[in-house]
Amino acid sequence: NNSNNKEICYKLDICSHDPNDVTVNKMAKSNEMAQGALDKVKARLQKKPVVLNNPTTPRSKTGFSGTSYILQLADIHMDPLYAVGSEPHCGEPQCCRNGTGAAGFWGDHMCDIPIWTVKQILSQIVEINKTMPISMVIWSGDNSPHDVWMMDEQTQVTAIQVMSEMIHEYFPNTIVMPSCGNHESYPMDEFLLPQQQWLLDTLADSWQPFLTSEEVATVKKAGYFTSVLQPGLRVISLFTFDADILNFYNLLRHSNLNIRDNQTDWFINTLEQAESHNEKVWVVGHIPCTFYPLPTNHWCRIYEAIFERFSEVIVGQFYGHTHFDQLVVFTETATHSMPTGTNYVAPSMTTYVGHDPAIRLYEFNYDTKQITNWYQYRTNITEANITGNLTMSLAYTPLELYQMPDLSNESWFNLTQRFLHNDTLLDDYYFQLRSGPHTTWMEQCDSVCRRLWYCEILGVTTDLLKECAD
Ligand SMILES: *[C@@H]1O[C@H](CO)[C@@H](O)[C@H](O)[C@H]1NC(C)=O
Ligand SMILES: *[C@@H]1O[C@H](CO)[C@@H](O)[C@H](O)[C@H]1NC(C)=O
Ligand SMILES: *[C@@H]1O[C@H](CO)[C@@H](O)[C@H](O)[C@H]1NC(C)=O
Ligand SMILES: *[C@@H]1O[C@H](CO)[C@@H](O)[C@H](O)[C@H]1NC(C)=O
Ligand SMILES: *[C@@H]1O[C@H](CO)[C@@H](O)[C@H](O)[C@H]1NC(C)=O
Ligand SMILES: *[C@@H]1O[C@H](CO)[C@@H](O)[C@H](O)[C@H]1NC(C)=O
Ligand SMILES: *[C@@H]1O[C@H](CO)[C@@H](O)[C@H](O)[C@H]1NC(C)=O
Ligand SMILES: *[C@@H]1O[C@H](CO)[C@@H](O)[C@H](O)[C@H]1NC(C)=O
Ligand SMILES: CC(=O)N[C@H]1CO[C@H](CO)[C@@H](O)[C@@H]1O
Repeated sequence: NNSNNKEICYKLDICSHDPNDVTVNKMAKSNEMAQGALDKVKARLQKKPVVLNNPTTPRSKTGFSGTSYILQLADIHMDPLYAVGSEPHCGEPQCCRNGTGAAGFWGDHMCDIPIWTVKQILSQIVEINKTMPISMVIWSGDNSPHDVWMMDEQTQVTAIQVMSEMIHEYFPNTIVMPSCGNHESYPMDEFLLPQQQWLLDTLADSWQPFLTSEEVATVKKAGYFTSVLQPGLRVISLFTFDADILNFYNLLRHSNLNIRDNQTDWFINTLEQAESHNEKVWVVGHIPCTFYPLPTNHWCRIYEAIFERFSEVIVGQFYGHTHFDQLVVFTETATHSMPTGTNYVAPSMTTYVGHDPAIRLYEFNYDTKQITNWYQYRTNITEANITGNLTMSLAYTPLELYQMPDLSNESWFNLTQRFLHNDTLLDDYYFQLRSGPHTTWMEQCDSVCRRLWYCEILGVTTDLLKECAD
C-alpha cells in the first residue's frame, strides 16, 4: 500500500522526508524494533548457554583426513534460453537470447552462461579432482538467469531443480552443502512466510540427495540447516535473506531479524552447542556483509556481534553473491587492532556481467581445522570462444600472489596493512577481484576506487565503509 511504499522510499533515502508524515513515525518505530533486535541478540550472547548433553552424531564416513580439498561453486546463473550467435547488447538486462550478434558458443561477458558451459566446467572439475580430490562442495546459491522481468515461480523452481540434479550427477558421492541465493526467490529478493513457503518446499525437495532427513526438515521450516560432518567439524548454512537490502520485508517489520523465523536464535544456539562439544564451524551463506549496510539493515550488526563472540569456533566463512573475488577481514570491535577472522567471498561462475567463469578449491587441514590455501580457477571466455576449447586454469593462490606465510588471521590483517601502503599490491587484489577482462565497465582503479574496495575489506566491523561512503 501507499504508506508502505513511502516507508521504503524514506528508508532507502531516495525521497525527501515530510516530518509531519505519519510514515516517518512508523519508520522510527521500525528502526527502534531493529535496534531492539540487536540489543536482544547482545543480551542473548551474554547468557549462560543451555548445553545439551550429547553432541550431534556426525554423518557416517565423509573422508576428511590430513589435507583435503573443498570446492566452491558460486553464482552459477545458468540461462536455459542462451542462443549462440544472438545479440549480447539487446538493451534488456538479460541478452544473448534473440536477434543476431556475437554471442559466442561458450558465453558472452554481457550475458549469463548456457547449460553446456556449466556442464563443461563441471567436467573440468572432475579432471582437477584427479590431482586434488574434493571432499566437499560448497554451493553458495543463485541458479537462475538475470531475466528478472520474465521469471515466475515456476522458472525459479525449475532452476533450483535442474542445478540440484546436475550437481548430484557430477558429484554423486561427494558431500554437498548448499545455501539459498536471493535469485532463488520470486519476486527476486523477497522473502516472507507464508508467501514464499513454496521456496522452502522446493529447496527441501531438491536438496534431499545432499542432506539428512533432519537437515531437510529444518530447510523446509526456515531455509537454514546444520550438519556435523565428522567429529569436531560442523557446517552451518545460513538463509541470508536477512542480509538482503532489497528484501523489502526487512525494511517493513524486520520480520526475519530474530522475530519471525528465529534464525538468529538458532544460529547462536547451534554455535553454543558446537563450542561446548569442541567442534569447529564453517559458515556457508549467499549474501555476505560487504557493502556498508543501510541504516535499515541490521543483520550485519547482528552477524558481527555473533561472530565476535564465536570467533574461536567459526574457522571458515564462505559466501558468494557479489560475483567479485573479495575478502572481508573481521576485527574485534573494541579497538579494531586485532583480527578475528576472514570471510571468503568467491567469484561467480556466470560471466554476468563482465566476468570470466570462475570456480575455487580450498585446501583444508583436518587436523588443525584450518583453511591453508585456495586455488582460484578461471577460464578466459573470449579465448574459449575463439579456440572452441573451454579449459579452467589456475589464476592464482593467495599464498603465492600476496606472499603470505599462511592464511592465519594475523596474515590477512597484515595484508590489509600492506594494501594501505602499496598500490601495486592493492591493484593485484583488484585485478583478481574483477575476475575478468581489463576492458569492461571497470577500468583502471584510481584512488577513489582503491579506497572503496579497501573499505569493503575492513568495513564491516570498523565503520570504515561509512567513512568511505561519506
Ligand atoms: C528478445 O529477447 C528479449 C529478452 O529475452 C525479450 O524481451 C524480447 O521480447 C525478445 N524479442 C523477440 C522478438 O523475441
Ligand atoms: C574425486 O577423486 C576421488 C579420489 O580419487 C574419487 O573417490 C571421487 O569419486 C572423485 N570425485 C569425482 C566427482 O570425480
Ligand atoms: C522465537 O524466539 C523467541 C525467543 O527469542 C521465542 O519466544 C519464540 O517462541 C520463538 N519462535 C519460534 C517460532 O520458534
Ligand atoms: C582467528 O582468531 C580467533 C580469535 O583470536 C582464533 O580463535 C582463531 O583460531 C583464529 N583463526 C585463524 C585462522 O587464525
Ligand atoms: C582442445 O583441447 C584439447 C585438450 O587440451 C587439445 O587436444 C585440442 O587440440 C584443443 N583443440 C583446440 C581447437 O584448441
Ligand atoms: C605481521 O606484521 C608484523 C609487523 O609487520 C610482523 O611482526 C608479523 O610477524 C607479521 N605476522 C604475520 C603472521 O605475517
Ligand atoms: C608492493 O607490492 C608489489 C606487488 O606485490 C611488490 O612487488 C613490491 O615489492 C611491493 N613494494 C613494497 C615497497 O613493498
Ligand atoms: C583473454 O583472451 C583474450 C584473447 O586472447 C585477451 O585479449 C584477453 O586479454 C584475455 N583476458 C584476460 C583477462 O587475460
Ligand atoms: C565475449 C566473447 O569473446 N565473444 C566472442 C566469442 O567468440 C565468438 C567467435 O566464436 C566471437 O565472435 C565473440 O565476440
